[in-house]
Amino acid sequence: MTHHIAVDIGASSGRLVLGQLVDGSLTLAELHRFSNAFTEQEGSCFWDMDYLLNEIINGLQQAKLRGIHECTLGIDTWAVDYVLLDAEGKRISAVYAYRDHRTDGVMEEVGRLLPPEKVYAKTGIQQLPFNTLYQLYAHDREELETADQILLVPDYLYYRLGGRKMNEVTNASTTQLLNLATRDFDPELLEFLGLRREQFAPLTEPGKELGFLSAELVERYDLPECRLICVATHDTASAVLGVPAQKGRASAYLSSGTWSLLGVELDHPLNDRRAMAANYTNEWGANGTYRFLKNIMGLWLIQEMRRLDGERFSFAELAEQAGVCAGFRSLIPCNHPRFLNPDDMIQEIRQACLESSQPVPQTAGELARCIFDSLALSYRSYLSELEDLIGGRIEVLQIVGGGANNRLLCQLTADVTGREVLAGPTESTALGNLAVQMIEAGRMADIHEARRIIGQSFAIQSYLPQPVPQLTELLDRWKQLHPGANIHN
Ligand code: LFR
Repeated sequence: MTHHIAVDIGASSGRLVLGQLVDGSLTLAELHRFSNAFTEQEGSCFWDMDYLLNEIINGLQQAKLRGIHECTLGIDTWAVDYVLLDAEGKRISAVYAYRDHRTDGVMEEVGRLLPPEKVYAKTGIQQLPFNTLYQLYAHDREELETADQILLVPDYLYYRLGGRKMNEVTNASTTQLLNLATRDFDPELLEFLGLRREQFAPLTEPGKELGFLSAELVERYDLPECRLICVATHDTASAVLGVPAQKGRASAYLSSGTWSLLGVELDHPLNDRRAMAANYTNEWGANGTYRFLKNIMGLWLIQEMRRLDGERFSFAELAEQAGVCAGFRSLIPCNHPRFLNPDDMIQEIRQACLESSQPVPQTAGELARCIFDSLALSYRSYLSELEDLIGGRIEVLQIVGGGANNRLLCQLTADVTGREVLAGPTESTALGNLAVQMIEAGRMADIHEARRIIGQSFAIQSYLPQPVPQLTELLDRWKQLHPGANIHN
């Protein structure tokens, strides 16, 4: 089999990407792209699983039309969200989106019953209000008790395509229910939620074959024969696998999409008191690694701003307009929970500027500039924190994901952090997904080779830091805005 297809679905869009390795060089071809968003029904936020499945099938039909008769297939999506199944394997409730407001205040409530220090010592996972632990705590008791299986979103998509029921580890770790020492679901945390271990499936590592796309689907929709391969199903885990190799220079990654995930890959968890105080996470990676990182609000801010602005401008146009606006005029504490899912992002940004006596951004360009400036400053402060925690200087910041295309944000990030930014590839998530499939198929030796090939196959843009006037004053302003009130604590 020479064809490998990555299904990569994020909170705002999904795609099926064909990867080919020709003469040691990796190329990508997009087979299908579709939009994604959670929908609101009676005040709750849900994902539409049938729509996503349908789009995967549409993409596979495109593959067949291009003459692909056989392939391997891997799926990654965002993390933490779950699907409850009955004994027949049918969904027993709609699938909540993690920004749903039912978890407001739940993390604090659970914290009073279950000491956060204990949970962090066990799991090493950062406190985020939407961790599956808190979502399950807020879920209807009866539904939870009757659930035969709890799968995360990509696990469920594999299952519906014909794969075995499993809980893939890189994603399962984001539930905040896995124990670092035993490397399984933690009995005490399950008991706290009133759950049984059997309600989860066997933990499965990336690289395992899960069976074939069901013959029924192949026939009904005229699809290629697909061998289903378990990849790193958490999109961030795949994105980190897809970060090109860096030789000799200490680097951190910034996976820049709906979220900005800033961190380093470690071969051991770092879940001491300091890491807990800074609320860094230790999500499990492929090959026994850990993603030691922090969630930063990311491009969600601009996605929402653009949506509410009636999609008058493309992302590229917004960046262009932001580029000609005065810099660092208005800053927002972008990781404050108020920006997680406000009723109106534009109003929320303006209100935050008003409250802190800064000029209120009026135009789309001014709003975008305020977002990019704030994100760049956020990257700077978390990068310094990261250096303190790991005890070493980071020389290079590797930006992957869609945000690597944003030249203004990349340059601002280089300027404000004072580090070289290496931007690209934008499709690192699909690449990480494909790398696992290609390694499984014996076409690449291991992840080191995969990262070397990725580095050689895609153009990487370097941004060197330019001096920022009055940077010290700017950082002071930023600190005053950020009195510790963010989504992490
Ligand atoms: C990025 C991401 C983050 C996770 C958030 C919610 O797409 O997967 O890693 O914290 O979405 O699932």
